[in-house]
Amino acid sequence: MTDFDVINPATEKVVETVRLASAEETDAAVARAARAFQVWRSVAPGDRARLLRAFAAAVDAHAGELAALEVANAGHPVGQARWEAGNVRDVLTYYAAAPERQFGRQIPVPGGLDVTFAEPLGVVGVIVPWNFPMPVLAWGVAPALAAGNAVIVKPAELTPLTALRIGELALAAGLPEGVLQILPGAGPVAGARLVGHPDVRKIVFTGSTRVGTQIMAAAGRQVKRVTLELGGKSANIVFADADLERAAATAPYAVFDNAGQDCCARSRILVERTAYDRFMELLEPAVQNVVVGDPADPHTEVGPLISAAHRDKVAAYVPEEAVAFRGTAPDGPGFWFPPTVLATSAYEDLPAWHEEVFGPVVTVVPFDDEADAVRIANDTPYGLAGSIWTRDLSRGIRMARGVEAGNLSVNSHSSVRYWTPFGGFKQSGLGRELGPDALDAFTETKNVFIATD
Ligand code: TXE
Repeated sequence: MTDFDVINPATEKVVETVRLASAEETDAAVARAARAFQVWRSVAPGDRARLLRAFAAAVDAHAGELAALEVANAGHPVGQARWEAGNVRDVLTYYAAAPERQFGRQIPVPGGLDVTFAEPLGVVGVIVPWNFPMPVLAWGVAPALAAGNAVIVKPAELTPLTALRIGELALAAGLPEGVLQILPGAGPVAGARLVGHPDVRKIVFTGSTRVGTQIMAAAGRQVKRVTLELGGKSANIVFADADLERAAATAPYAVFDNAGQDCCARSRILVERTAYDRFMELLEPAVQNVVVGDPADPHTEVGPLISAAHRDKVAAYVPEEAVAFRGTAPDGPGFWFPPTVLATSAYEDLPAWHEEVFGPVVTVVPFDDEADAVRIANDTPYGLAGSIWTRDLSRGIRMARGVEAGNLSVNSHSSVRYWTPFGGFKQSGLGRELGPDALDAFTETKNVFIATD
C-alpha cells in the first residue's frame, strides 16, 4: 500500500493524500463484490430501480460539492464540473428505468417452452481515466448496476476524489454494502489485478489505446468481456458551403474544451481549399477569445492540463515553425497551456497530426473535394468521433456514412447524449456505452427449454 498526493493542477498544491490499494486489497474487494452480487441480483427489480433513483437524487443533492471537488482535483471549469455532476444523475436516472424492463423472449419450439433471460455477469471492474472522472464512472456503473451486477471502480491515480464521494453517496442512498466499491489504486497494481482476477467477469476501460490493448490481451486469456473506450484523432470537416462563421466560432470548443483532454476532441480541422483562408481569418479571433484561467471562476472556459508531465508531453508536440496562432493562458503556478493552432503544408510530418495529443493543440489542413476529405479523415488508426459542416444535407449524410467513426455530427460538435450509443471504430475502442446498447454489454443471454411433452 502506498500513499498518493492528489494535486490541484491550477495551483500545484496537494488537495488530499489518498491510499492506493495493493493487489491483496484488490483481491479482498473482489471477494466482497462477489458476495454482494448474490444479494444485489436477488433484489426485486422495482427495489433496484428505487435504489438507483435514490442514488441519483443523492448525487443531485450534492452536485455543488462534487463539482467543487472536480474543480480542485481535475482543474475543470466549475460550469463544466456542474454539468458533469448532472450527467452522473441523468445516467443513473436513465438506467434506473431498466431493471423493470429487462425482458427476455419466448421463442416457439416444438415439445416445450423456450425462454431467454438477461442474466447479470457478476463482478464488473470499471477502470476510469483522469480526463472525465465523473461521467466515465457513471457510464460504466449505472448500466452495470441496473443489470444486477456488482461493481468495483478503479479511478485514475490523479483523480480519485469525486469517485470516492460518489461511492459514499451510493451507500447513504441505501445501496447494499459492497455492491459499488471505489478502489483507488495504481493502474499496473490494482487495475491489472482486476483485469487478471478470474472472479471479475467484465472490464470496462476508458483510457489510452496502449493500455487498452494490454487489457484486451490479458482479458482474452480468460475470455473476459471488455468494453473499451480508447483514444481518438477526430476530424472537423468544413465545406465551403457551410455557415463558416458558426463553424469557426465553434471549432475552438470542439478541441480545446477540457483543455483538449477529451477523446472526442476534433484535433484535425479539414477545410475545403476555396474557404481555407476565410476560415483561418475567422478562427484566429475565436481562438484568442477562449477564456483560459482559474477553473473556480464561472467565466472560465478552459482550465489547466492535468499534470506537469502531461504539459511537457503536450509541449513536445508543438514545433514553433508550424504554429499559425495561439490563444492565451495564465503563467504559473498551474499546468497551463495556451490553445494552439498548427498549419503547415508539411502537416504529414507532424506527430501532432497523427497522434492523440490530448492537449489544446489542433492542426488545420485544406482538402479538395468530398473524396479527399473522406480519405484524409479516415487516414488514422482511430475512429471515435467527427463533425461535418455543410449546408448540403445530402452531402452531410454521404460524409457521415463515409467517415469511419462511431459518433458523427452534422453542423454540430455534439457527440454525447446519455440515451444514444457512444463508442469507437478501429483502435478507438470496442463496444458501446450509453443508450440502450450499454445494457446488453452487462448481461449474458441464457436460453432455457422446458419440455411439455
Ligand atoms: O492513460 P492510461 P494515461 C490517452 C491520452 C493520454 C494518454 C495517457 O492520449 O495522454 O492516454 O494517459 C489505468 N492495467 N487517454 O497514462 O494509463 C490507470 O490507472 C489496468 C485517452 O493517464 O491508459 C487509469 O485508471 N489499468 C483517454 C486508466 O487505466 C491500468 C482517457 C487510464 O490510464 C493499467 C485517458 C494496467 N496495466 C487517457 N495501466 C480517453 N479515451 O478519453 C494504467 N491503468
